[in-house]
Amino acid sequence: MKLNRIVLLSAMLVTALANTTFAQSLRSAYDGAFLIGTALSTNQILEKDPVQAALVAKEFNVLTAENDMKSSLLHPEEDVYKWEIADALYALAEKSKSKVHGHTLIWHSQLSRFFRDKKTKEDMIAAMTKHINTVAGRYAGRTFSWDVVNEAVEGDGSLRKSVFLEVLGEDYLALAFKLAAAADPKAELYYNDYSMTGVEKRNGVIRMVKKIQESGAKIDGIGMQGHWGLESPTIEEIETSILAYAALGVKVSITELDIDVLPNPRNVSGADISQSAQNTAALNPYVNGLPDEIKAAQAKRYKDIFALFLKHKSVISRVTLWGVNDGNSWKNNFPARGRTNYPLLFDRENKPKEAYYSILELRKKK
Ligand code: 9MR
Repeated sequence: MKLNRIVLLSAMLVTALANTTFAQSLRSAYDGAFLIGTALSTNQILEKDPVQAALVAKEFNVLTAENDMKSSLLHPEEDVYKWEIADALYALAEKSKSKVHGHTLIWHSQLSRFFRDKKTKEDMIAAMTKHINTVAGRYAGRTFSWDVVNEAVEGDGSLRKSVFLEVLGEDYLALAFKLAAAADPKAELYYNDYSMTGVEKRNGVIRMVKKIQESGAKIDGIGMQGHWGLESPTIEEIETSILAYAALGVKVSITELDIDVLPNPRNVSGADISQSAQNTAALNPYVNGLPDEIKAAQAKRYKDIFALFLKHKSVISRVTLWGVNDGNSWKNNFPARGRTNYPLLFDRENKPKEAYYSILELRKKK
């Protein structure tokens, strides 16, 4: 009898201890520093998997639709809007006291076909106005921030030759920000792009943002996507860019963070999805699990990066991971399809990885 009681009491103690360990979460640990976000697939927005749904609510306080708010999905035809999944995202965020970061209003990729038929300035302005008014207007007051323009600058710093640039010239950039500010005056408005540590690209982005500011349009922040590797870019390169963007008087967010651990074919960097490579055994070495030394290297990399973000927390408003667990990541299919990658903080069973604990550790009260 007595022994049973002892067994029961120790079992209760173990449970209580486990709960205390896991009561800690990224969102609570980083409270007071910056928001911690994730990107959600359609199934995750619809809470198809209860384990993942609980994990998202516990760990993250800002949610982004990985695909469902891109124009081709949300506004596929001139007069057709598909609100179901976006509405569900806002409801989910409100349920878990999280914010929504909208991704994205004006982007050349995953773009509704009708934009491509606009050949005159009037028609393109009308299409942009209707799209931004309707989408940003629908969620006005409920959107914490928007990627107003996504990926408008090339690696050499020139403006990307999108249909928007072709028809309207560079004025389309300021126009997009003015329309977004009018549709939702409360939302923070961002420019978002990948490979943001490259020197030529950075100079191009800075030139572009200055012009947007000079036009009188409101631009609140710059998003550095953060599709990075174990070694590249260096901490110094990331820091130089954070400081250079912040010097424009805007906030900086790390918007799509993941740390690729696989060999990099042809040194593909960033997220230009036109760059693809063949999947070969040499490029896909960890199908049966990640070796301990790579787990440790990734944990150290995440720790170094987050230590840098904390150093600059006065200018960093949000850090969003591009996916919940390793199994969900787009990195399993880029730049080569069908590989087994491990870029995120939770493993394929939704268990926190070493990398997760390494960044939690940074916020432990000493
Ligand atoms: O993660 C997204 C993936 O599921 C889509 O197939 C892909 C299509 O372009 O877009 C991915 O997300 C991109 C984001 O919207 C913008 N920056 C680059 C991201 C990775 O390609």
